[in-house]
Amino acid sequence: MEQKIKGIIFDMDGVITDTSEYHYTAWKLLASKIDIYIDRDVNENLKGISRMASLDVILKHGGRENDFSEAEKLVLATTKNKYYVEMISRFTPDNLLDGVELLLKELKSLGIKIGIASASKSAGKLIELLGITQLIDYVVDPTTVPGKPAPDIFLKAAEGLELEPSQCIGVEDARAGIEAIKKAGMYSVGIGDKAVLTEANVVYKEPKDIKLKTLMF
Ligand code: B16
Ligand code: MG
Repeated sequence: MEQKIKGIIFDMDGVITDTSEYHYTAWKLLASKIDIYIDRDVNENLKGISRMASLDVILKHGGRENDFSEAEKLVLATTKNKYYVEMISRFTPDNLLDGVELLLKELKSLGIKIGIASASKSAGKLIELLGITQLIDYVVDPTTVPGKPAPDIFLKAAEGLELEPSQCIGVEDARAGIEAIKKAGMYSVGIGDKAVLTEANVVYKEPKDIKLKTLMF
């Protein structure tokens, strides 16, 4: 029987590389400057969503959602991004999560296409720094699609790979991302905590735990 799955679409932060910790640190620092305290529970809700959407979640958490103009919010988001970009600027291939390089190479050798559906405007830069440009077939520009949990970013990745959504698997570490994959009509693989990613078809603790054979149906 011919194998149905022909493409895998990966989220970036928290799946390919561990930038989620840096996003968290940068937001925590920014929030502290406007007297808002965020913890890891708040951070779970920031994963996978855009920069401005993340800021809105933080301001609401701190009860300050009506305290800033759009222009001031842009300054806050830009400041957070400055902290973040500075932190990731020294990334090298060593920052790939364990097992990712092997996984991507194995997928390539099986003729499976590889897409990236990251909400981050820094995804392209990270792909370069991590040295995986040659292994990736298509990267969605997140500025051209509505953010997760809308399915558009995964649908656009499938289109870019010239595949039907049903021929693709989506891999995500965020609740919003799993919701997006499901709405796109793809099989969803969660990376992280089963108790958090309750809607995923299957959850592995880390990318290195992914069992390709069970996914290639
Ligand atoms: P930026 P992913 C997402 O990336 C992050 O999970 C999320 O925390 C971040 O706010 C978002 O990218 C936007 O990132 O500010 O760099 O444009 O998980 O979708 O790869
Ligand atoms: Mg992510």
